[in-house]
Amino acid sequence: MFKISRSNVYLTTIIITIIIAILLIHLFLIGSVKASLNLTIKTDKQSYLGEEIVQISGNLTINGSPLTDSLIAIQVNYPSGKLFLIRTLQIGSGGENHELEILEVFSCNRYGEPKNSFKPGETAYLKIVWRNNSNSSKTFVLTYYIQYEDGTPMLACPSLSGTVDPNTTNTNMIGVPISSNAPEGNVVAYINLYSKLPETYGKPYCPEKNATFTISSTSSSSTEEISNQLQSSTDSFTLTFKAPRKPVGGNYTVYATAFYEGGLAFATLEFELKLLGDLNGDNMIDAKDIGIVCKAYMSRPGDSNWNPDADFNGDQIVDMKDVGTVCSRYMDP
Ligand SMILES: [Ca+2]
Ligand SMILES: [Ca+2]
Repeated sequence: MFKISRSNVYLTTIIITIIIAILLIHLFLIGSVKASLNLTIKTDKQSYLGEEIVQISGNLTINGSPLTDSLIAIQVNYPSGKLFLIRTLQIGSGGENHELEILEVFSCNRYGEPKNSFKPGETAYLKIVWRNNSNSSKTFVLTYYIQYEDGTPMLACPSLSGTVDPNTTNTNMIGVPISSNAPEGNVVAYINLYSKLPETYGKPYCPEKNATFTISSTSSSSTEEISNQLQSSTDSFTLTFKAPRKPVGGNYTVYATAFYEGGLAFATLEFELKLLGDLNGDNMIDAKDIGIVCKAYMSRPGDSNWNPDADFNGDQIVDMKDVGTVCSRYMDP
């Protein structure tokens, strides 16, 4: 008859403990593999002047392989932390079964009737029809971002946030103030839904939708299709926009998020926009800046009054051309 000895029990306990430990390590490893969603972003330059094209590009991988079907939220903040730009980029079809979805967006008057031309100083309205497709309530933030047809950001705003009931279709009208000195032309309004803003690790719910309208002091409108300035291939994405002619100078922060099968990836970086001609860094071009150029007038490298920042065209001399650069921007409203 087989007798279980004390030492056998001891051995069995050790073996079982080792097996459980191996299983736990294995589960832990599977868990980490699942979570290895990696999002990288970069800009093509660290610093840009007004009217330069800013390019933000990146890629999204899972376990080192490119994700071919996904959404990436890109938020850019002013140096002050205020929202400057917000878009959702799409790789492939952007995935399926979106919990929240934007069904329709169009520009309209305050009564919700379609309208596609607005005068500077007026308020344009956007009518947005969207849906919670899921069986549970969801927190959301609805954002708009308006861009001029040359690619320059006009206005961005997290216009609406809260919790939305399950399986409901919602219609909202949001007012977009158009400043009285807004340049005339076509603009595109990009509408997006996130769980929270990307800066607080919010995820994009669905592909973005856009509406085009015209800013014109006459009542004419010409809403041609504007190129999207968004590119994505199967393994990378690129977002470009044009720095404003006279940007708010300083460091802008980019926040990017992507969500895939329960995992959230986050990336952030900074780039600088410089106001050409602003030598004392007060975000204005005025007599003080002209004074700084004049102090360095006719200086070359090595001279006691040499100021490389005042040599805007980089020809190693501060002369009338550099004075002209500041003066032309001083006059320009
Ligand atoms: Ca200045
Ligand atoms: Ca010069």
